[in-house]
Amino acid sequence: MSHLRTANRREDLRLITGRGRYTADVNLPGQLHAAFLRADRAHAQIVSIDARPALARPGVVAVFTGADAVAAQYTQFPNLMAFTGRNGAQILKPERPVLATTAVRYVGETVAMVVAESALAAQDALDSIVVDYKDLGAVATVEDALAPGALQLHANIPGNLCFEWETGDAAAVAAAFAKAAHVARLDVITTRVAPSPMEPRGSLVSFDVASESYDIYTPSQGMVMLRKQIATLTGVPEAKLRVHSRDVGGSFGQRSGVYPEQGALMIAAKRLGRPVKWVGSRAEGFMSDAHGRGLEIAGELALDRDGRFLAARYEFLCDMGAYLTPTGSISHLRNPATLMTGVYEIPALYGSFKVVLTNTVPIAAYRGAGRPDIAYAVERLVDRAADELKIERSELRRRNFIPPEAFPYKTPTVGVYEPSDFAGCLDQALNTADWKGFEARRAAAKQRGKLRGMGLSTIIEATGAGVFPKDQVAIEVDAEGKLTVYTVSMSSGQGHETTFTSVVADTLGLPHEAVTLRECDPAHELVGNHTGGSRSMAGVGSVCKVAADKLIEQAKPLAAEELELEPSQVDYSGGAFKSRDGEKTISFVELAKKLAGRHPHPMNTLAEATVGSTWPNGCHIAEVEIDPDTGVTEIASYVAVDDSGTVINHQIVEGQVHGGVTQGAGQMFQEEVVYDRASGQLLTGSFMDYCMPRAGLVRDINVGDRPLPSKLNAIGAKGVGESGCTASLPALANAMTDALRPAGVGHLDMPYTPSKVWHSIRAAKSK
Ligand code: MCN
Repeated sequence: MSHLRTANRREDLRLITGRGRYTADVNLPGQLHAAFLRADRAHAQIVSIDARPALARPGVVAVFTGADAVAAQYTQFPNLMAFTGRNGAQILKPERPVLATTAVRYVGETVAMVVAESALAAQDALDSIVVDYKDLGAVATVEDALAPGALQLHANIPGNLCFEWETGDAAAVAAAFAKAAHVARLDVITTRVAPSPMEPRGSLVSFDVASESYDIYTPSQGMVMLRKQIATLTGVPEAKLRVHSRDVGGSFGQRSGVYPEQGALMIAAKRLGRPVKWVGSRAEGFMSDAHGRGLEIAGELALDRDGRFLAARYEFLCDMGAYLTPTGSISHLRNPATLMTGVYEIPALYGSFKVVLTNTVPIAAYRGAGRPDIAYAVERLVDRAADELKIERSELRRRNFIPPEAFPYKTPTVGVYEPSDFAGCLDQALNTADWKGFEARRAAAKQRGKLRGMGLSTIIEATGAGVFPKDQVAIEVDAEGKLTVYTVSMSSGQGHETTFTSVVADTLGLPHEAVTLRECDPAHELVGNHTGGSRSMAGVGSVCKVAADKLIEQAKPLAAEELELEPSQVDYSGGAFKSRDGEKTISFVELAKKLAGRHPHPMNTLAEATVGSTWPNGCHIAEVEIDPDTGVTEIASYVAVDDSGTVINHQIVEGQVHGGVTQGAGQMFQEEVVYDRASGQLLTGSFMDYCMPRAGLVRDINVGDRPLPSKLNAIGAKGVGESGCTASLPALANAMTDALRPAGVGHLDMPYTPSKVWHSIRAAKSK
């Protein structure tokens, strides 16, 4: 695909000049408005609900409660867990009515829904609903939830433990540890974060009595996946559900699953015979949008005398919140298990996992979905081993990289890595970051009274293999020879409009403007995967190439007729069909125009392919400088070298890395969802308490491509959407550890807030 031309992002002008069409922009005639009463406490029995005072408020049309959810049987959420646990056990699934029935289990849970003539009237009436609660006491951490005699959230989930799983070879690992010359140990936490996309959640639902079908306007990561989940939750057949998403303002994994509000709005729209709309507030977002991460990982690495890795074992505690989301449990298990070996040849691996329920917001996949967590555990452990054995950090990594001749590399757990050049990425990053010159910069910083540190990470990811068996792409040709490409993936900022259309246009030798992308058009039934796991380019994007190639082959006989040639005598290049001798020619546009009278247009094409995981990898290097007097850290430089396979659009890839690294830096330095341990009350319920990264946090990121084209799809692409997150957590933490070491500060958990850093330096000094 080296012929591809890098295009500027086509969607930006529309999106940044207010011409996007988000869910809140959609209105339907006669629509009503909904507002949700949410639990103000973490765990309580609902003794009674009196909705009558709210019904008497002006403009209120109806109030729905848990009884309506039970009557509709909207009580069991889908869960994508694909394997059995210890002793063949299935994951224990809690009931989750779309409106709470007998109990609430996290602050923010939907208790009742008011539907009114205006959004304000609905909002106003919420305070008039009288709920009599009996407080039950809360467990806000996995430790408290697992403690003997802990309060139990769900009757069918003893000890709040809904799944236990292990992978790898425990005996081989134990044997390797027994003969190890050195064992490095480190327990880490990847903190719970609030994804906080720009567009709040919201949905507009209408019900058509005649066809008994629903139109659901909602931000999503792809309509096919969401429709399937809504069907599972509600029992409404998929054929009766049309999911509409036009522009989506960020998703980060948070929109990968169905939410209670969507089900509740369906109940209301059907009952009331009018469309019902809800647009969530930012405050609702903090307390009810799925959170991300929330993993505790205890790691151990066994090494021989020469610093070669012999074995590694990890214990994972996965906080799932009060209920299971569709994606949370599977992504917290499968992704770390797949990548437990990192980029290293480690003969024996073992991991054990506990999936735990707490009185907190449910957790879902969040940018990286388990991959940043395991990369963080592995890469911090490798740095610890290097420190303890006094082996230079890049050298210890290089000594243990999976060598080029070992590919395709079958890991001791579940992955098969495609060829990668870990040493090449490392060298490029070390050179760009001037790794060797660091000690001089550290010394200069010391002169200025600052603590300077440098850290690196060498990581690999598995992009999403997909939930559906294949990805289909349709191309339709109009009477002017313009093309519309249909897919069921869904960009929420990733720039598919630019990249997918460029793949089609460049394959056909047409101007980019001649091709338009339409994702998630309910009128176009296609099989395919949602956007997630950084799989869209390698998956759907590669099928765009397959489709464009197929279109050419399909059109050759049609061109041959026009040119009065045998089809075998027709070639295609530069946007035109030509005879072998070059004497006769008809352009793509001319042919399309000539055939425009036939319906459907004979050049329309449907293509498909099954695309599994690709294996993006890279090396990131961060340099930080801490002011010990204030605890404030400055990221002095950041270098990212990524193998994203064939880069279709460098500008977009660079933007993805910037976004991912900034998200990682946000988590590393300031973002953290905090619950009061005793009461389970949410303490970070607004941007006043939950500190999103600002532009100044990561000022300059040097992004270098190091593409090794994938052989697993038609365009050679690997994913890139999550690489920045996955690599930045360990690179930044390793840099912070390196900076703090001379001050006598050892391991700290994220986030490295100024207060935590300052107190740690003071504590170390006073020892
Ligand atoms: N791309 C490319 N060349 C490659 C690989 C990718 O030009 N070799 C381009 C793609 O065409 C696409 C972008 O880079 O425009 C990201 O592609 P890909 O890695 O396939 O990821 P997805 O499109 O599947 O996006 C999902 C990924 C995930 S899982 C999360 S979470 C995430 C992310 O993307 N959420 C985002 N990036 C985000 N960016 C924005 N702005 N908003 C989000 O919510």
